Amino acid sequence: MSDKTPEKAGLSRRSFLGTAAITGAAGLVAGAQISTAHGKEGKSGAGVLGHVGPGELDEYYAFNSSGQSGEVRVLGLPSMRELLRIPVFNQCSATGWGRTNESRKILTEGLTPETREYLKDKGGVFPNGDAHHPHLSFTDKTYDGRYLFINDKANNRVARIRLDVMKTDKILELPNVSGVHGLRPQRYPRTGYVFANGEHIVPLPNDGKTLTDAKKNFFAVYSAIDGDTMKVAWQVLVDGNLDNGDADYQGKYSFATCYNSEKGVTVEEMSANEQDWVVVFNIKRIEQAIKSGDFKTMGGVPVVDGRHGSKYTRYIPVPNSPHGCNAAPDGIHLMLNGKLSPTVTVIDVRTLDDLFEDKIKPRDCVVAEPQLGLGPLHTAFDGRGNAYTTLFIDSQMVKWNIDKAKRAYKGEKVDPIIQKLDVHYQPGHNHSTMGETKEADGKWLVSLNKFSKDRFLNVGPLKPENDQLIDISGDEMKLVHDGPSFAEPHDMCLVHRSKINPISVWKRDDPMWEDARQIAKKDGVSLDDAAKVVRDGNKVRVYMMAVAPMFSLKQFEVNQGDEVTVFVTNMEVIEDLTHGFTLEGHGIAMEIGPQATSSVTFKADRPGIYWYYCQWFCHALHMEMSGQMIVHPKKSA
Ligand code: CUK
Ligand code: CUA
Repeated sequence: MSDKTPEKAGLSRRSFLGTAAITGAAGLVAGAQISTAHGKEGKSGAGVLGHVGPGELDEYYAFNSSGQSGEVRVLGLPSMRELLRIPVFNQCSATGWGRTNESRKILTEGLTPETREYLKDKGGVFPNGDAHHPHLSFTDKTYDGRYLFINDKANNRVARIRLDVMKTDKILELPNVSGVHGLRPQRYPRTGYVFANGEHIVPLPNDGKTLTDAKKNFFAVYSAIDGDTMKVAWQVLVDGNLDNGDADYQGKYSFATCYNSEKGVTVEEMSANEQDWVVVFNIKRIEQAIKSGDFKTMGGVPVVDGRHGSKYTRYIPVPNSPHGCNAAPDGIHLMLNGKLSPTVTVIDVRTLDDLFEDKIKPRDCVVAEPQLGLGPLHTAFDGRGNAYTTLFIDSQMVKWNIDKAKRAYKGEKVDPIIQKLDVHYQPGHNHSTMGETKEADGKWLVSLNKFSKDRFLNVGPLKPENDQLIDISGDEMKLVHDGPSFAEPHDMCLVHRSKINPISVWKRDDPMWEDARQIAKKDGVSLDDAAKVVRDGNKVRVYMMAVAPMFSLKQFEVNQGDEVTVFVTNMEVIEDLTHGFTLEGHGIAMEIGPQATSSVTFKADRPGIYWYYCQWFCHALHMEMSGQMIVHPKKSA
């Protein structure tokens, strides 16, 4: 790099690798402050490459996590146009996610009994989530278009999104874990398992009876969830903690990096060791353990002991505090990104059978360990033997050749680094088109940068992130687009559009509103043909249809104190004709897609007239699409 600032030059590799962990932490901050020095290079091709004209369709879907926003965002690539937001762990004002009965069922049914009890007087659902890792379901090592899975680090959950309708349909809270972070689906033969890492170490059970001695008493737990049922299949207790993870291409092993082998609770303690490790999980052996009963039941799920000495795991040493864990599309190489070490450690998964048979030592599995730059966090692939690693501290993307790195590791004088490209600034994840499948096509790479600073109009102290689009189809990486995004996309999946086939109009028999269907049936009402108010003691069920520009009920009457449930069915059969139901003064709004039913339950506490209206612009008379709820005041005793 020619434009190295003095500050950056001063940030020596030593200070990062040194045992003075606090220096490393200070370095991370310093790195964040200096990188505005990068100029405007890499702009060649902007406005031409990656341009998708009006009316043209993108070639790829990007499924973008949103960190602490708790949702999933769908973009088109290469245009980087945002197409949809899918509420998951958050609450959504537009669609009523978190408020409708359908969404509340999904948000509550997978909670542990303890959490349900805790939330009882707090609205019943968590208001937030921290979504990091979106990954699609696989069949035979490539995307099958069924589901997208995503973790919630804040409240220990894993969600599943149906890609036919792009709606969340299951959310599971994992017992025994704290901070569900790394998440990856099984690639082969299919998903199958969804693997999820518990990042923070906690006492088991975490009930207040044990509060001290982290080294002895606190644990991290690895989970395998059945992606079809969204139930925990098994868990594994490990040494250290668990950060990011991946699965192999053979269906035999899965992996998780550990940055806290020390089991420390402070930065200094966590970064003390020169080496941490990657844990390798032997799926067949763990399945046998479950069958033969070699587990303990904790929090209602089977937990296998995978600590050092166990036959279910192996621990391969990796330099200081590895972060990202990425299996290459060649099906052979696994990349462990050094973070506090300037290296990426490459493991050949074909050596793992011997490792589990104790024929070789853990470090014998390492086939390359190139020095790439400061702060390697995540690696993506082009399917042509090259890897692309984000360098957080250096604010760069480094392209390197896997084979050359292996030859250099054997002592040959060869430089694996092909190119370094400045990104703006401080990249975390990166992702290439189809790059985590056997169909990696090496066309585009997105660098998900944590800082944007001077790249956009100043919007005050809270700046956007910057997801930069890079053309990797040629010999050289070319930066072609700056993509500002709100807090805080960690990761994305770039999926060829041929893999995803969403419907445009709901099917009336969709399971999403099965409860509503059953309730209506008991009331002798068909949701498809409804304009009816059913009173059942102080419970009132209101059934109506929405057809532009009208609700089938212009008015309904209830008494103060009634528990009211409103069911709205959108009878439109054409695509893109969504209606809404907003009840003013009651905090109620919901989306009703074409041929869908949505319902909401509330207490009619306020006497008076309250208008409901359609909040989705649907017709020239959209403003007139409204009605009134009349609430009769309680008769005084
Ligand atoms: S972690 Cu965010 S940059 Cu949660 Cu995938 Cu590495
Ligand atoms: Cu229906 Cu606006």
